[in-house]
Parts: sequence; C-alpha cells; structure tokens
Amino acid sequence: HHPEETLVLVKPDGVRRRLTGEIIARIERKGYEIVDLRMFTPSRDLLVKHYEEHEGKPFFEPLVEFMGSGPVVALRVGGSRVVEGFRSLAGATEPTTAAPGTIRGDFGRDWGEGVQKNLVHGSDSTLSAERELKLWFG
Ligand code: DAT
Ligand code: MG
Repeated sequence: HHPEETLVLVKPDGVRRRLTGEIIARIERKGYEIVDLRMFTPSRDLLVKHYEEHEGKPFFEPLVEFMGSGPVVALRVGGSRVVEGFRSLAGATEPTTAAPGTIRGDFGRDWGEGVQKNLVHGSDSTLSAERELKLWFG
C-alpha cells in the first residue's frame, strides 16, 4: 500500500468550471495514484466537521455555504510524501497571488468574493489527512 495518502477536493467552483479533468490530470502526471473517488454535494454536517479548525472565524459560514453549493469531487490520493506534494501542486491559498504553474495560480483569481473560490482542497498534514479521509470516505 501507499506510504502516504491525502484528501483532495475539487471544490464546487472547480467542478462548475469544468476543471475536474485538468486537476486529476495534474495529480496523475505528478505520479500520484487516484485510490478512490466520489462526487456528491456535501452536507452541512460533513463540512462543519471538515472545517472545524476554522469554526468561529469570519469566513467560516460563507465557506461552508459555498462548499455545499454544488457537487464536489473527493479524491483519495496516494504517493510518496503526497500530502506536502499536493499542497505544492495546489499553490498558495489566495489564488490571485498563487504561483504560476500551480492549480490555483494557473486557474484562480479573486472573483470579488475573497479567497474562498480557490478550486481545490488538500490536507495540510498527515494527521489532517487521516482525519479528513475518514470523514469523506468512511
Ligand atoms: P488552505 O485551503 O490553503 O488549506 P485554509 O485551511 O487556511 O487554506 O482555509 C480553508 C479555506 O477557507 C481556504 O481554502 C479558503 C477559505 N479561506 C481561508 N482564509 C480565508 C480568508 N481570510 N477569507 C476568506 N476565505 C478564506
Ligand atoms: Mg487548510
């Protein structure tokens, strides 16, 4: 089995903008394996648990609402040091200033609604990955 796995989400903006294939292609081109994949509109309950570290912050409610606004594609992705590696493929949180060559840098910008529409989520540590994979894949 893989030494490491991470949770990737193609967020509702990524799905709506038909970028799911492009994002999966970049993950595979890097040599990571798509181990499992689901597409559905996440419940508020799941999203509140997923983003529990941000509860109470001013962007929490808009974030949960946006993430539940349509289908997302959840991916279990495996590979050596994939947690850090996918964060690097995704780029910085703010799409406007994310580096070119990254998913957020190449396809994202500020659409007048702050940084929430940044196309993808990737777990930020192996501990988060374990917790988040349990939430999204059981
Ligand atoms: P990341 O997705 O890069 O791990 P994060 O965990 O700090 O970033 O935040 C989770 C999501 O919340 C992020 O993808 C977009 C949104 N977000 C973060 N900071 C924000 C802010 N200051 N204003 C609005 N939305 C924000
Ligand atoms: Mg995060």
